[in-house]
Amino acid sequence: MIASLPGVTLWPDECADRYRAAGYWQGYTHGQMLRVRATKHPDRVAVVDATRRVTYGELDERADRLAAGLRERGIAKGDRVVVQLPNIAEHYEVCFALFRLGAVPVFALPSHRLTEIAYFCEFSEATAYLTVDVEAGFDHRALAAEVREKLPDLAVFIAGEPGEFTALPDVDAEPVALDEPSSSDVAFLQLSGGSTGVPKLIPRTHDDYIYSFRASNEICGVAEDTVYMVALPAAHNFPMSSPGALGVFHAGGRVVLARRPSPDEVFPLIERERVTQAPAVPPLALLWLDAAPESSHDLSSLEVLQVGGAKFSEEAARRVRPVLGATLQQVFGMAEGLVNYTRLDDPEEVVVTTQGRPISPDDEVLVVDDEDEPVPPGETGHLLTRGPYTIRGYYRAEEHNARAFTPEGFYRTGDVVRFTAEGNLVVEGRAKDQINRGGEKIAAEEVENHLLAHPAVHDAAVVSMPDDYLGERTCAFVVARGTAPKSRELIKFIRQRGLAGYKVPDRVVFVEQFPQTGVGKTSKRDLREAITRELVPQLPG
Ligand code: OOB
Repeated sequence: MIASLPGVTLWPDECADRYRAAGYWQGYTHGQMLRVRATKHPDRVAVVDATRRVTYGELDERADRLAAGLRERGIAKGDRVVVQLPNIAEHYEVCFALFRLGAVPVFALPSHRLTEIAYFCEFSEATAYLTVDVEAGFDHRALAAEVREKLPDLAVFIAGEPGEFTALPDVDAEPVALDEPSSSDVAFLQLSGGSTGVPKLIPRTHDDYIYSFRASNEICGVAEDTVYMVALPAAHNFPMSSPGALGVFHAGGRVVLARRPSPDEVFPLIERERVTQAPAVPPLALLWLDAAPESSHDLSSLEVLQVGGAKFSEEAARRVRPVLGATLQQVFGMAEGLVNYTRLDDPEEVVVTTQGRPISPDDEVLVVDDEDEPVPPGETGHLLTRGPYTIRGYYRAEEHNARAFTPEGFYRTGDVVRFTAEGNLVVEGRAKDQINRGGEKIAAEEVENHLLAHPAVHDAAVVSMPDDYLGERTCAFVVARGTAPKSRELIKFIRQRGLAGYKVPDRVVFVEQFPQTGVGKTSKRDLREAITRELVPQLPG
């Protein structure tokens, strides 16, 4: 299929035709989806945040006016716009404005800093950066000023006090007829968790993405009366589409935004808004599970807790129903596409011990050995997948794509899984060089490159170490050049390079040399074992 955006590989025509014929791709865009909802129920509340309640009619109108305003300021169809907003209603207004304009948002997370934001702007050749004034004590205008030093033509829009930049509310014009995008166009670029030196961007089309959340709605029971709480970063794929805020808008339900995910903010919101569903990463689910018994808030409206992004332990999974009175739904998904869910009517054993099964009858899922040969049924292997909402290539990454996809177009997920006899997936591990820190993904190589930039670092190897709360944390093994610097100094150095906080190593260990594999590569397995042995208290005798 010919992509509207250069640097993007989409599905071959015969697949695209098949997905349309099967009714997966229905030929409407996100902008059109909102219009339908707003026409039907203009006065129904679509989004609630800390300060506003926005109806479907208002969201629809604001998207039109913002799109017209952005166009007046030179943002055109096909332009990339880096969007970094916290959980405020403006996030969705901006999304729909850009979708209607046919401009392509690049979704950054609020925790990203100069290194990441400058990279997204440069790599995507963005015309604009849209962010907030201050979030979690960090001034994004200062960051924007630094980015603009490198990229003087970048337009900057700020939700809140704009400082030297343009205030988002001032971007407002009478709606105009727009040359709206086609449903087969790339709607946005999502971030990959990544396992290489630089983050990869994931192109998702209107057709494929809308299919993923429309089908998720059925599996998750999302309907007009759903009240969905987003306490995870709104731009992440999980709260965006699994079933996500977009799924909820599609159904005409209500999205409630929590600015912070802590129980003291989330529990009163559940009570006040009668929240029925919420997505959480495992550490967040644990936090809520621990706080709920002590809480005086009425959480009885909560029907479904979706947990995904990292492996949820069976012990914790078993606590969800007794403690929260809600049905647990495990979600094993990826921004590249494939999403698996346990079903709401699955037996409890399936729900607590597996990560469910794919959304679509046309999700092709293979479990293979190191030579790409299928393993016998029930055995563990690498998960490969292709289907109606799984990408065929990263944005502008030809070389990497040749490794990340098979010649037949299967995406190599890097996950190590097995199928149960009933056809559910169990995630057993990971082959990709990534740390999954409570759902936040860290590419080891990216952090290693930052460490190597320090003059006293000869070599660096970043690995995961087990952690009761986050599942994994990062440990950086370092071979020093000459006298080893203090760990503290290295950590400070990394921070000063302007890197998202979650990527900063939790621990630095200096070693004389790295253990090697048979072929002389650094053995990360040995390093992981070494740090795990050190963390697990040895039993006497
Ligand atoms: C979600 O998306 P990403 O792109 O941040 O991360 C994807 C990776 C998967 O390849 C897998 O390694 C891991 O995160 N993962 C899980 C998991 N869910 C995701 N590992 C074990 N158990 C799970 N339940 O994380 C994401 C996207 C959409 C929905 C939910 C999660």
